[in-house]
Amino acid sequence: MFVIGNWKMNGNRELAQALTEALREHADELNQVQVGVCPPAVLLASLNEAAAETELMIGGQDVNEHQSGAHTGEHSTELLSNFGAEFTLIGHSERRQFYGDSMARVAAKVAATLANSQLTVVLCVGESEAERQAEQTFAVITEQLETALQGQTGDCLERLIIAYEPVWAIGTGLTASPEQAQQVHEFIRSWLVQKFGAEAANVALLYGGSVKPENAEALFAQQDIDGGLIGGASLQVDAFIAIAKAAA
Ligand code: G2H
Repeated sequence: MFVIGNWKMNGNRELAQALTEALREHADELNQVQVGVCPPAVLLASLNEAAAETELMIGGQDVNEHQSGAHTGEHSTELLSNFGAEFTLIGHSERRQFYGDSMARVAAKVAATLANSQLTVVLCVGESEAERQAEQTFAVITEQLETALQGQTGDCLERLIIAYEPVWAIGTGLTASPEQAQQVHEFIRSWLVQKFGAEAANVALLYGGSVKPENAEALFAQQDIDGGLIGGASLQVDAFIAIAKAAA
């Protein structure tokens, strides 16, 4: 099971220290869980340093599709790797909605990350409230997966994680019910198997969207939910540790 925190544009060096101290303290209870955190890029080095002697995996929140050059404000796969990242989110709905990450751009980022680095891709997909109400959930997820993974072969599977994050459940306090989440996860797993073959059944599928200590256990108990991507609750050390324990 994976529990990955997405600090978004929050956090600081003190949070990096507090979290890593708590991870050392609870290491024995969390040895079955792969815990990761995506801090803002400027905190990657601090978190990497604080994470010494822990199993914490560090990731980027986004990555640029170019390897280097005149791209002010952006970060390449090499920069992320250089500061200790082992994975990166790609296609988070906030990037898609507010920062111009079209389906084509998400696909370019996925392709560049898989081709030019050793980073694992955590590809985020999810439908909006209007799309769910229009019963377009599966069509939207299919289009997002198809576009983002266009041209990929089974070689990508070892470095691929999918995060299902229904946009209507992100930061809203609304969570998909365990059954609603399971239904989409099952759909994603069978889509992957159909595209890449039986081996794709092992790709980890994370749920994200207002995961909290109170709902984590029921979500993680679902057959096709292999962990969570945690936003707001990852900023409180106790809550994040409680969610990680729910995955143990
Ligand atoms: C979804 C999630 C983490 P939150 O964006 O990526 O955030 O848990 O705050 O809904």
